[in-house]
Amino acid sequence: MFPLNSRYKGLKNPNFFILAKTLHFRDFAKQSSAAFTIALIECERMKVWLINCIDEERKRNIEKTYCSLGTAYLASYVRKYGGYSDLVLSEAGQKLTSEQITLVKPDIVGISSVTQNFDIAESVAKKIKKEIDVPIIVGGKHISALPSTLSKTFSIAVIGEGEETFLELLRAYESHGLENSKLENLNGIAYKKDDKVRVTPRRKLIEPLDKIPFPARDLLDITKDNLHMLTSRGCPYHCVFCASAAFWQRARFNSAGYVVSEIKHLVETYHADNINLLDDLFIANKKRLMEIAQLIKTEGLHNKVSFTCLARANLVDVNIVSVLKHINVTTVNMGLESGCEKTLNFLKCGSVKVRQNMNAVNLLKRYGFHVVASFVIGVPGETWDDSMETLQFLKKARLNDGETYVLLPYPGTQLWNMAKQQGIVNENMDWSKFEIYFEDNPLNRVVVADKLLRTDLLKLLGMFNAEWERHKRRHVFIGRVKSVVNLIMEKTPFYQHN
Ligand code: B12
Ligand code: SF4
Repeated sequence: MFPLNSRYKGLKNPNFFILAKTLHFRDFAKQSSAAFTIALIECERMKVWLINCIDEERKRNIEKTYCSLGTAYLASYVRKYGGYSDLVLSEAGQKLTSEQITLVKPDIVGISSVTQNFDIAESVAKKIKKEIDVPIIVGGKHISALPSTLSKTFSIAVIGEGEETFLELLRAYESHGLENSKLENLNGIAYKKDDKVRVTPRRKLIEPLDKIPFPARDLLDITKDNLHMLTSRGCPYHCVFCASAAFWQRARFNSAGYVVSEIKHLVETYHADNINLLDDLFIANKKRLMEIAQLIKTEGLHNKVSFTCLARANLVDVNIVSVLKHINVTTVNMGLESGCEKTLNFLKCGSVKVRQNMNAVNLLKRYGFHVVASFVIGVPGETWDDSMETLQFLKKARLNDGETYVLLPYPGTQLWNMAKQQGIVNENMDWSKFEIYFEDNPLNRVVVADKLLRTDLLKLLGMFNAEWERHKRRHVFIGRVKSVVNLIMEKTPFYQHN
């Protein structure tokens, strides 16, 4: 998946040296004629390379399902408000080569990383530094939660929401460089001074959210099969394990008009027939949901595109469900987390009950949705019997699909603070221990369970996975029966209308 810009797709091309020559034309021109150089500098601003760091060696790479929109938002913002148009967006991990770095030859690099990839992000930055001497800025959920861990590998860290801070950094770099004396006046960053990390005050969140243009999907390798959107930032709830709620501080929403224009854009530009609304909690704002539904109907988009979205069991009622049905949402995902009241209470701070989880699944199924859910095991205080209650819940719930994970204490969360106090995690640890799938690294993976052994967790995962398989098989069977019935109904005149 490297790099993603169409301009740089030639990297996989055997003729890429010819392409490289063209790309380095600016350097050639600089040497050949001073006048030409000035003309080029005037029309061409610095080249910005934004990298979403991924683990290219992971067996099951969930990161490749949907590319990161975080860097695409940064790109669209600096393009609109700063006029920076020489932007390269790519993914990179362990397989990044020197050749690729010298081919892109950026003036400044930005790297985005989640916790489990942070060590890879450091090595990507080191590789780039070896080839070219340019500032490397890091941002994202991980470094924002632990700014004091900023290492020498990175020049600066952007803490929290990045668009405005990144724009200011680009402007500063272009006009006077990134010396420390200038950095202390810039909000929302961490940098090194006298070998100590300085963190400047947090920047105000961007308001209204509509100020941020649609993510620069034109710079990503996007097809109609992996289209996704975000229509909000943050969540009104504060679950103990959630890094997102901690990061965004509070919930902000794009207006219904903005959301529907973006849907329309995806339908017109990418011929979208299904869009995955990956917001933490798409249904969080009921008033906005009604407005979106109204606009989707007015625009006739419900006849062109279907949606997948995330919901929360305590918010799922007949009203919400019928609105989702009307706008052609076909799949609803929910983080149900646990079928054990005590465990659920701990994870979600008492905001939802097991009974509400089951009611939500039943209601959604009654309306014909494809219902997908996730659960966690390995929660502090959770016993074998508690996990069995969750397994029983899963057996009873008419879910179409889903997964069970072993709980992780992400930095910035309440769970992180608890795990840190117990010495399970610390700021300087090996971040690959945050492997998503426990079964891929059962000996070293971080675990916060205190009443279950690693071997118990493996056994439990096996039992959960078997149950998920049963659910999937049952739904495939039901799907087949339904299509046969439909076929018979279509072919039998008795069932035909009029
Ligand atoms: C969409 C999404 C996914 C998608 C797509 C992932 C992808 N390729 O981006 C899918 C479904 C595949 C996914 C999977 C997973 N996800 Co996810 N995901 C999200 C979600 C909902 C949105 C991400 C996003 O695009 N945000 C919007 C942009 C604007 O925010 P951003 O990326 O943080 O970028 C902003 C700033 O951080 C900053 N910034 C970021 N990078 C940089 C770089 C520079 C240079 C600068 C200047 C600024 C900057 O500026 C940006 C603009 O403001 C977030 C929660 C959330 N709402 O953010 C969780 C989240 C990122 N996911 C999370 C997790 C745990 C996972 C999974 C492990 C879940 C699982 N159990 O399988 C996997 C692992 C994925 C992986 N990368 O390895 C955690 C990460 C925690 C952490 N500390 O690392 C989050 C925060 C969810 C949570 N509730 O805790 N995820
Ligand atoms: S409801 Fe979801 S997004 Fe909101 S705090 Fe809980 S886990 Fe995070």
